[in-house]
Parts: sequence; C-alpha cells; structure tokens
Amino acid sequence: MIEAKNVQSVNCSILIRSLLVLLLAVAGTAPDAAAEMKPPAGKVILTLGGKIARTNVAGTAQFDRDMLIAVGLTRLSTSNQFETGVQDYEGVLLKDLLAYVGATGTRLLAAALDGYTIEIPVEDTEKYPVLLAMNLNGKAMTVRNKGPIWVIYPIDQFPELKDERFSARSIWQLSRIDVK
Ligand SMILES: Nc1nc2c(c(=O)[nH]1)N[C@H]1C(S)=C(S)[C@@H](COP(=O)(O)O)O[C@H]1N2
Ligand SMILES: [Mo]
Repeated sequence: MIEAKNVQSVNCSILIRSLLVLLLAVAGTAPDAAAEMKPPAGKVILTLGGKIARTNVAGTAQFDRDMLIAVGLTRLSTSNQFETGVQDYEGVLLKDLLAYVGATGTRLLAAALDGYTIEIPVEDTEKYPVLLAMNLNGKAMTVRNKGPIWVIYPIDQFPELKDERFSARSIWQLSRIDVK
C-alpha cells in the first residue's frame, strides 16, 4: 500500500514537472518584447529608435508597409482642417505600435520627410486613439498627399483636440519616432 502511494506521488511530481516544462515552452513562443524582429523586406517607411526593447536594424525598429499592417489595422473617421467633410482613415494605433516595440519612454520625438519635427506626449496615445494613418478612404496615401503615414487625432470624437497643440502634432509624411 505504502509503496503504491509513493509510486503515485512520484508519478504526480513528474506530471507537474512536465506541465511546467510545457508551460515554459508555450510562454517561449508568445510574443516577447525583447525578441528580435524580422528585418524589413520592402521599402522602410517608418523607423523607431530610442527607448525601445525590440529592434531589427542597428538598434532601431524599421518597418515596411506590410510590417506595419501586420501590427494591426484600425479605422478612424474624422474631419480635419485640410479636407472638407469626414474622412475615413485606416492605419496602426500609435499605442499598439509602441507596445509592439516595447517602448518605455514618456515623450515621442516625431520627424517627417520634409524636416518637420514635433514632440508627442506618450500620454496622448493612452487618452486618445491616435492613429498612424496609411490609407485614406480605402487608398494608400502617397508622399504627395501627406503619406505614407499621417498622424491623425480623433478630433470629431474629442472636441478638446481642436486646438493648435494637437494640430501641430498631426505630422504628415512621418518617417521616424524617437522614444525619449
Ligand atoms: N510633415 C509636416 N507635418 C506638419 C507640419 C509640417 O510642416 N510638416 N505642420 C504642422 C503644424 S504646425 C500644423 S498647425 C498642422 C497644420 O499645418 P498647416 O496649417 O501649415 O498646413 O500640421 C502639422 N503637421
Ligand atoms: Mo501649427
């Protein structure tokens, strides 16, 4: 009887250990902020640098269009001061991209192809669904029409965003973000 009990408890601890090993293996395959990203295959349209945990090229996280789309697309319909009427934007939430690269800072230094730079508080991305818009009314935005990436604030949904501070953060032709 006693022997049988011992055998059983030994079997039980082996089972628990196997389960632990299995759990660790599963955890290892889950997205890990410290894990390496694949290098970009296509034209790089956005580079993230600074306080980020996940990088693919020389300490930065470089994205081609498909890599950004893979982070996950979100739609946002809002008007803005440039176009008449409500526009349908589609792109990646800035908050999602920051999570993807494991950003840990509080300020984002955003830079555009035309040399314009502006600071965006990380807090904005927590309070509002700030979008890195890539498509306008179902079509990819080109550099000529403020693409390939335009930071869009949901000004129709949050009236307090109709303010010069936020229009100045609505940077078009966005090409780089440094997390400070
Ligand atoms: N790439 C880029 N984005 C930009 C700017 C710019 O010069 N270049 N100007 C910013 C500012 S200061 C404001 S108020 C809004 C509107 O600019 P505009 O009224 O000069 O068109 O876009 C913002 N985004
Ligand atoms: Mo401005």
